[in-house]
Amino acid sequence: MEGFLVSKTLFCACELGVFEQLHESQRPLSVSELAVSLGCSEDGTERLLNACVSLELLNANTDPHGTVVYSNTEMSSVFLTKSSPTSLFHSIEYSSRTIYLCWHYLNDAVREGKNQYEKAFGVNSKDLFEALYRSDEEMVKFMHLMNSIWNICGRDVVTAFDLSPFRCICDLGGDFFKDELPQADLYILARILHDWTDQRSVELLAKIYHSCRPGGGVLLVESLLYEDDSGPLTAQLYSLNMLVQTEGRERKASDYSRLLNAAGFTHVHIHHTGKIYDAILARK
Ligand code: ASE
Repeated sequence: MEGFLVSKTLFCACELGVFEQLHESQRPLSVSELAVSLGCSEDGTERLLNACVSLELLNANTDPHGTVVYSNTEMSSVFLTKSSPTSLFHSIEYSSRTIYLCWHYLNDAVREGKNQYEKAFGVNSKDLFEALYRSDEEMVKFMHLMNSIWNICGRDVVTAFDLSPFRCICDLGGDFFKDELPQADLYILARILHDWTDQRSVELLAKIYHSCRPGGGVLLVESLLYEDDSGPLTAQLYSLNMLVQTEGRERKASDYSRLLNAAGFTHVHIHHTGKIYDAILARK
């Protein structure tokens, strides 16, 4: 019921720079020191910091003068500071600035069965990526989002299969429905098909099949639903997010097999990582 209060507390602390300030100061800071450096009220800062302590995002200790001082927990240092190699800062920022606003219209998305850019941002959503990239700033934020998750999930998906037979690898991005595709042995489609309908997905896969060298393949990286629709919860929630934000959905392994086969690919292998993103390899 109140999960969003927790999310907003995290968003707020990240965006105001609480974890960054504590990281840079290299010593624990008091409420008044943090309030000054963040340019925030002392009262608001104190409430925010104390909620973060209970969420185990911050440590609170009393210094020799009897002043309460705050420092990052191990988890905050690892995931919430911008400079950490495993930083999720950009994913959190995108959740706060974009996803949270779209989810305000989840009821409408479920009723209408379509994304909610028009209501949330006043942009026409006829061309999905014109809506996603509605300003240069928004495009950069989306790119950061797309990159930042691989800080924690990248290793599992690129080591799911032996990719050493593939000499030339194309990580698909750009305007791939319009542009000519480069020739490659392996095409990686990471969180691409979940943006699109079955029909558009098969269209794209067939175009890839055409450019793919014989013996080559395609590696899909997506958050897979179980075959009986019972979970995982993260994939189910992401599928709702695809409803409010895109033209696609999260799918089961059997759905991806069907789309791959329809485009000509065979030998579909599924690898469940047990984390957010799974891997599917198919061959031409
Ligand atoms: C897309 C991926 C995402 C398009 C829009 C998106 C993500 C968020 N918005 O290809 C990343 C996955 N996270 C969620 C909450 O779905």
